[in-house]
Amino acid sequence: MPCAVLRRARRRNDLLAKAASKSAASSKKNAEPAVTDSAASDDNFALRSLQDEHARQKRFDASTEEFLEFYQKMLLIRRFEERAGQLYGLGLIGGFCHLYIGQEAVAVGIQSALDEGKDSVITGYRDHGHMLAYGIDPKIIMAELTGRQAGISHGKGGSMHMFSTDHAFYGGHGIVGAQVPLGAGLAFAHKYREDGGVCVAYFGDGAANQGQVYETFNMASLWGLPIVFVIENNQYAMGTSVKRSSAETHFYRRGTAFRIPGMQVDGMDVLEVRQATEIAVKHVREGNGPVLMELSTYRYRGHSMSDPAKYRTREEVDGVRQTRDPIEHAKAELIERGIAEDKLKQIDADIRARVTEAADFAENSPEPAPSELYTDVLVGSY
Ligand SMILES: Cc1ncc(C[n+]2csc(CCOP(=O)(O)OP(=O)(O)O)c2C)c(N)n1
Ligand SMILES: [Mg+2]
Repeated sequence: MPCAVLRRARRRNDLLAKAASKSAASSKKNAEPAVTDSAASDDNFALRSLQDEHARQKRFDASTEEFLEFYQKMLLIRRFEERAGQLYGLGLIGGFCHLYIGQEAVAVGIQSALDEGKDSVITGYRDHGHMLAYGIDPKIIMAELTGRQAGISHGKGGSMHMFSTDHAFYGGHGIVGAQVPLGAGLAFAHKYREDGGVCVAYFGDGAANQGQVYETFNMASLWGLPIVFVIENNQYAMGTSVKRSSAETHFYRRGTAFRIPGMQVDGMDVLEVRQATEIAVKHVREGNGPVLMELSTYRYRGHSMSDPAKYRTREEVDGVRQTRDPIEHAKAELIERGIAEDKLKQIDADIRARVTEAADFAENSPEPAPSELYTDVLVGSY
């Protein structure tokens, strides 16, 4: 059956290629600068249409209750990640561990605009925050980080390799950029099954310079796949700043050559993220093909726990914390809306208690038995 779909797609590609070469030949014959100019401005109009729509209403009009929910989710991620950092320092977490501190508004804002159970998600190795945003139990995430049997991958995946097919969360990938073509596969499945779902594929500014990303853009656009590509631009790929590595640092423009509309979004403002995602997801769900969103954000910690972060100054990090912190901003706005500071303190205390419970659960859980060494390594039957 998938072959039939591929055959149809190939036939469509052939027709498109014929049409493209015909129109290229005729536009060469009639080459007139005015025609080229107007075609270019027309393209720009279409590619910018979602950004323009977003500019008309930047922020989601959240009720105070909804806003409080976003705040609590972001705070849960922050406190969970702080504790994960401590457990790493104590030697309870081994291997790689990439914290999401600073980027919380991205996962929370996007998740809030998705249809749970219908839409799928895939990301890289900086994945704990995403899993918490999707409502996955902090206890089993912490158990995975500490290599325990109760972990979501039975303690054998660790920080970078967590999945929850129940939540349509497809990882957790350690190979930079690998999740992008896999995301297109998930989107293809949505389209093939006609289940109305959309895939959100997250990747970083560093991953955005990989060739496989552009091959995926081409196919996703050509086949009109229901996918939102999300570039989490946290300004660095390990120790390399975007300015040192990227010829085009406006990542939302990277889909232009593939006719994928781009959106530039403040990834430190959860309400802006939510609003932009609604626009993007609606466009994709209506069958218009992919959208590319660039979320401007920042990570406060090093790339991973082993990074002393000598490539940037303390002032730079403190400056972002003081002026753009997504949680502090939300807190100030909630207070403005009349939420008592005592209530916010209580929320923080409750979240800290939840995280402590998760850490205690993990520490007191057994490691996998040696007999588990070879289970879940290969799929047994196809
Ligand atoms: C194919 C591949 N190349 C290199 C690496 C090593 N590596 C791990 S993370 C990383 C930087 C990626 O940066 P970015 O995409 O911006 O994501 P961020 O870590 O900022 O979330 C690199 C080069 C890898 N894991 N996989
Ligand atoms: Mg990055």
